[in-house]
Amino acid sequence: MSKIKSVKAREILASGGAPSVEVTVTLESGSEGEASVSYGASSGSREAAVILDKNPKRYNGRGMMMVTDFVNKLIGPSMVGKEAGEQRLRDEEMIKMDGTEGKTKLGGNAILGVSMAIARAQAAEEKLPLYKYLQKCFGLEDNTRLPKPMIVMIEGGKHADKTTDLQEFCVAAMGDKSAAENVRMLMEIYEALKKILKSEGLSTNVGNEGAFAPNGLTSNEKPMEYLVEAIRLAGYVPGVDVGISLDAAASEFYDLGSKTYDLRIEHKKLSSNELIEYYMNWIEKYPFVSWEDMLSEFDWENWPVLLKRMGGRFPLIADDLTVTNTKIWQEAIDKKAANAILVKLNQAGSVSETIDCCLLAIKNKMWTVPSHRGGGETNDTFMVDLAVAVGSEYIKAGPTRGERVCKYNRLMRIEEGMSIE
Ligand code: 2PG
Ligand code: MG
Repeated sequence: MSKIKSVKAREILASGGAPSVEVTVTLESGSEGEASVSYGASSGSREAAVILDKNPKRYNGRGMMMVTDFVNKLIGPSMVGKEAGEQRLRDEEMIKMDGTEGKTKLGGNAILGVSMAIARAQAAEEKLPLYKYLQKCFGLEDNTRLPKPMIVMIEGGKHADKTTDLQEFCVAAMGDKSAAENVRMLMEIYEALKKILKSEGLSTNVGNEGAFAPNGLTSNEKPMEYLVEAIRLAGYVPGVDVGISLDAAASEFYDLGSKTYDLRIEHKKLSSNELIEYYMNWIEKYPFVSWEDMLSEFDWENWPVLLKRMGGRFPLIADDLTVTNTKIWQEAIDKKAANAILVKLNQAGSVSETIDCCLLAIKNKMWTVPSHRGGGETNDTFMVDLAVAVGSEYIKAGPTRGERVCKYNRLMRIEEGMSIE
């Protein structure tokens, strides 16, 4: 056991070119842990708060000096002298110190940064890889099954300009290849997709998450045709080696007033039932692995309708709907609104709360899919260790740019470590 000696936060840059928070925790023994916090572009309304300075003179209001001050002057000093190995207690203390439901006083970005850095410091103290430490700390089963990659290949919605209405078209590895083989296979598909898009005269510029963001598409279905073609062109079998995962991020094209979904590129405004039927036209045509946020987080009553229509063919993942919040996730399970959950540490705002959400999924034998963020991602790879620790089915991240590929590199390093041990 070792006590916390110091907690230091600073502003760093996240992938969108605006700041985020990085925290370093040093223990009395000299062990150290560092962590940085990501945030979303198409965030759910009930996520833990990301507190910004709102000072227009710095980073157009997107500075995080206020939050780093909270860590350096309030949270940090209250942690000093306490055991880093008592993760739950430390998280509970910070949650209590904030005292609000959505961490609106101190910020999820402050609390999570400290929470993750404490976990890393203790893992270093115990000379354990982070995933092993998390398993030990939270009494998780020691499994050797690694999560498979789900890689965003084409992105639209809020993550790119003038592209598809749906936010993400991903390829997801299937079967039981190694992590390194899965990564190679999906990246070969990315290259094949590039060739296909080019031959169609479409741009291969990338969006927020490093996936292609072709302009000028007039159908939300077209990307799926390209993906199937790319899987084949790369020499793999759709539905056997690789499947397709969608994240519609439908809250972004839902109009609360008229209760309709605006498919801008197709000039269609659809009711919830019409949108469900629109999706159902795709279900037999493409080798789906999962669907995510196909309906808005403000359209709860129709999630069970969709899940029922899907007939258990593959999971329906909740993201904006459940925002890595155990209470809301329980509600979604009870209402049969979704049967898998996307997991984002910063939606929850602490390590313990994120793990609790995963535990609930495990209890219900449902998938967890830890994910990167579209707005401001950092080079932190905590989500990968989390995925390994809880035995997630997939991890979701973009295919290019350092803050995305570091997730897959971490996964491959973990795999290498496992084979050595
Ligand atoms: C999502 C994520 C990540 P954002 O919706 O799943 O791809 O996007 O971080 O912008 O919410
Ligand atoms: Mg999502």
